[in-house]
Parts: sequence; C-alpha cells; structure tokens
Amino acid sequence: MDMWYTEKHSENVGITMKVSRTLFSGKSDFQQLDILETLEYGRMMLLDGLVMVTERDEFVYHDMITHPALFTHPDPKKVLVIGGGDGGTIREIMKHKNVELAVLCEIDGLVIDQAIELLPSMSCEIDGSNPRVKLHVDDGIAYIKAHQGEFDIILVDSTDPIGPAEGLFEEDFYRTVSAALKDDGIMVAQSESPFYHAEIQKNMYGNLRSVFPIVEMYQAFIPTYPSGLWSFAFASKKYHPVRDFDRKRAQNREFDTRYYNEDLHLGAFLLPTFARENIAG
Ligand code: AG3
Repeated sequence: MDMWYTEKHSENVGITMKVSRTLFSGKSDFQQLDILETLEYGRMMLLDGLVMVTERDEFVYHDMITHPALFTHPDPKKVLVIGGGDGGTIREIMKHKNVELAVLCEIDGLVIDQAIELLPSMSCEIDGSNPRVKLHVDDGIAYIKAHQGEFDIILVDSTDPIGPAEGLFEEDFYRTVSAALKDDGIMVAQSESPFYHAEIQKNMYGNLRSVFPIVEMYQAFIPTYPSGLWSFAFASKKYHPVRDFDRKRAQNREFDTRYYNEDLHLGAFLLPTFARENIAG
C-alpha cells in the first residue's frame, strides 16, 4: 500500500510526499501535531496539517532565521525565540559562543516533548543539557510583556497567521516586541511566501514599519514550503542588515553552516520585483 501526504498550498496546488509511517499523531490544547517518516525528506513535523520542518531542508530555515541577525548585531548576549518548539533555531543560536542566554518561549509543550523524542537533530539543545538555554512553555505575548528591555535579539519562529500564531503578525505584538528589546535590538520573524502570500506580507510589513525604523525583507529557498520561495522580516531599532554588517566576522565564524555564508547574507536581501512590490510602503 502506498501512503502519501499532501499539504495544499492553494485550492488547486499542493506538495505531496511519500510516507512510510506515522511516528506521532495527537491533539494538544492548541493544535493537531503529526510527525511522519517520509522517504525523500526524512522525518517531517506538521502542525494543523502544515509542514513545519523536515530533517532534510530544516537547515535552510534555521540558518536563515538565526544567522543574519546574530551576525548583524555586534554583540548579542541575550536572545529570545518565540515559537520554535522543535529546537532548530535554538541549536543555531548556541553556535554563537558570545550568546550567554537563549530563551525558548513556546506555547505548546507537546511540540517540545515530541521534538525531544523524535527530532533529536533539531532538539539537541533544548533537552535540558545546555545551561545557556532556558525553556518556557507559555504564550509568547504574555512572556514579552513581562520582560521589558531585556533582549538583544528576538526571533519569531511561528507558523502561518491562522490559529495560535495569528496575533504574532499584528502591530500590537510588534510594539510589545520592540519594548522587550534593548535600544539597539533586532527582531526577525518568518514572513511567509512572497509568491503566494502577498496580502499577508503587505499587512505584516506595514505593521512592522509603524513600529521599527529599519524593516527589510530577505529570502531563502525552502523546498517543502509553499512555492519554495520563503521570506523573513528583519526589523531593527539601530543596525541595518547590509550597511552595518561585518562581513569579516561572518566569514571568520567558528562553525559550519550549510546555507548561510557571508556573501549570501548580502545576496538574500536582494529581492525579485514582485516580492519588492508586496511590501512597497
Ligand atoms: N515555521 C513554519 C513556517 C510556516 C510554514 N508554512 C506552511 N507550511 N504552510 C517553522 C518552524 C521551524 N522551527
């Protein structure tokens, strides 16, 4: 018997993967969580049926949500991840030895537990073994309201703006993030596909611009996400991701990255015309 999983990307198109077995399937207080073994992409985690990560292409997303901000800020010491319960973003942050503390604030404890159980290559730094990592199973909005002016960098590693992540795309949320950042803080948030999500991007970038003086979009190629062309929003109080980027520091990094490098850091901010138009202010 052949088993295939499809995530629909629109009414008429989707991505389909051959599956050998279901490793976990269950419902939390917040969402449906499934972890499947696929033949092409290794283990795959779905939330409410949407592909969050696969073992084969997660390196692109986790490199790109993390390293551009951590190599733009001259000395990030305290970093917060909102969402990101699989642990991949924390794993990349921990490669930066100047970071003293990374906090993971994930609303859904089931995601963390199952990632520790079934996705060890991503959750290796959130399993309690690293004293530089703290976990909070909590609503991200409530958490940052209680932590004003504390963070150098906040990474919003969320799902699509439907269901539990909806509030993470609104202006009020960005104001709260800004207040939780230091005066030279940076926020990066995943910002959907420029190809399919023009309307979401228009709203999101408009909201970001009413809060942050510097707002730029950058892109990455993520084969298992809608259209494969994905984007991130870089929102900053002081440092510009291209003008204030220290290329030498990124080039001399003391760890390996399979997607990010010092040239791609600059190239990722160059956008095709249609993507630029989505966020034209
Ligand atoms: N964050 C999920 C991005 C959204 C994917 N959307 C989709 N498949 N429709 C991933 C979390 C990884 N740490």
